[in-house]
Amino acid sequence: MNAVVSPATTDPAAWADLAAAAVAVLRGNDAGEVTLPSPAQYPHQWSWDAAFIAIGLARFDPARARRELLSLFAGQWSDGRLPHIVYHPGTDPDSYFPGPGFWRGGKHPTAPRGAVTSGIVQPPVHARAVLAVWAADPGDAGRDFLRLTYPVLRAWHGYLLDRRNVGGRGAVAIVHPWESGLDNSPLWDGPLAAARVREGFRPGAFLRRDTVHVEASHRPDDEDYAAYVALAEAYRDSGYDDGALIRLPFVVEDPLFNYLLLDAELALAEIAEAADAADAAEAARAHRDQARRLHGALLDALWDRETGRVGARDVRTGIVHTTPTVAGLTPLFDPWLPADLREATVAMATGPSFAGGVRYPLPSTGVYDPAFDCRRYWRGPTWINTNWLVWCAARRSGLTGLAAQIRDSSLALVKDHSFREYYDPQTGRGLGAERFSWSAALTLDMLADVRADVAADPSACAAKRAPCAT
Ligand code: 9WN
Repeated sequence: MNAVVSPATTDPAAWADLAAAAVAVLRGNDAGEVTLPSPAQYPHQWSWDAAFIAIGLARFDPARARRELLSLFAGQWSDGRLPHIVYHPGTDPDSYFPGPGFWRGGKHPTAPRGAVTSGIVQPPVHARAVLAVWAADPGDAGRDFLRLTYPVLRAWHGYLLDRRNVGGRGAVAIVHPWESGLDNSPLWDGPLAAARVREGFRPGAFLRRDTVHVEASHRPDDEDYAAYVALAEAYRDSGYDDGALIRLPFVVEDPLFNYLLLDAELALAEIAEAADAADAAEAARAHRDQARRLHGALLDALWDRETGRVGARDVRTGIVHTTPTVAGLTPLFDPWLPADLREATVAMATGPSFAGGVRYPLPSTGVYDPAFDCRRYWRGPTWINTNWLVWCAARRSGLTGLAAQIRDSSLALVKDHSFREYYDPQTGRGLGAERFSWSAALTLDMLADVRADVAADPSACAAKRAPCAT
C-alpha cells in the first residue's frame, strides 16, 4: 500500500492553514473552562479527551490547557478515580445518554460534591498531558501546576493499581468497554459473550441519543449498546463496590489501558522531578519501580509467548483474547519489552493487517480479522488519538519510519477530510462526529513535530519540493 505524502507535511503554507483550522475547532468547542469533544454528539467533558485536548491547547494557549485539566481533576472522587465524564452544567441533561442522573454519583460518599460525574474511568493518559502542558510553559505557573496536579495523578494511579488489581497479578482491570476508550472494539466481543449481557436486550428500554447526529451503521449496534447500559447499571447498583468487582459480568485486563498506565508512571516520575518536591528523587524512583513491576505483570498476564501476541485477559474466565486491534500495538510504550516481542509487535504494526494494508493507517482492527468493518466505530476506522499514541510510542522507541508514516498520513487525513471523529482507513472518508476536538488538538501536536523536523534539517523540506520558510 502506498504511503501518503501530504502537502500538510511538505508545504509550510498548508501547515499554517491546517493549524489555524485546528485552533478554530478548539475555540469553537470551548464551553468556558472545558472543551466539548463535539458539542452535538458529546456535549460534556470526557476524561481522556480532556488530556488529548490539553496537549493541543498547550501548543497555543498553555494557561487554557492548564484550566482544561484542572476542570477535569475537579471531578476526581476521594478514592482517587477520575471519572470518564464530568457533566457540563450548561448542557441540556437530556442531550446525551446516559445523562447526569444515570450514575447516582451524588449519593456516593466518595463522589465529588462540586461536580456531577459518571462512576467509571477511561485510560490514564493524564500524566503525559500534564507533562506536555508543563513543557509548553515551564515557568512559575507551569511549576505551580505540576505541584498542584502531582497529588491528583498519584491518587488516580494509586486507585487503579490498588482497587483495580482484580486479577491479583498486578495488571489493572476495566469493568466496562467504555473504560477502554475503544468501546466497540472486537476485543470485547469474547468477554461480552461470556458475560451474556447482550441477552437482556429489550428494544425501547432506553432512548439512544448517539444515533441522532451520526449514522446508526457507524455506531455500535443496539445489542452492544444495551450491554453497555446493563454493565453500567450493574456497577452503579453495586454502589461502585471495588471490593467486589469480580462479581461484575465484565472484568478485563486491557493491553492499551495497562501499557498506558506503565507509560503514565514513567511520566509521573518526570513530573515528581520537575516539580522539585522535597522527596523528588525518592518519589521518581518509586514511580519507575512501579512501571517496571507493571512491565513484569503484563508480560505474565497478557502475552502468549509462543505466538508473540498480546491480548486482553478476561479475568473471570482466564481466557486471553488476541483479536488483532490497535490496542495490541501499545506494548511499544514498554521500554523493557523483550526483543522478540518488540519485533513481533513492530511486524504487526507495519504488516498487512495494519500500516501495510490500508491507505490511511492505523485501522483500529486488523484488516484481515472477520470483525473488521471500515466504518463502524472502533471496529476498523482510523482514529487520530490512537495514531497519536502509537506515533509517540514509535518515536520514543526509535521506530522513525513507522512514526513518520503515521504522522504524515494522519495529517493528510485531517487536511483532506477535516477534523472528524474517525475515518475509513481505505478511502479516508470522514465518519462520526464533525469538528471533533481531539483530532484538532493532536494535529497541532503533530504539526509542531513537522516544524521541528524542518528546523533541524531544512533540506528535508526542500527535498519534498516545497518552498521552505526557515
Ligand atoms: C462513551 C468522547 C468519547 C470518547 C470515547 C469514544 C466515545 C462515548 C460514546 O466518545 O465514547 O464514553 O458515547 O460513544 O468511544 O473514546 O472518549 O469523545
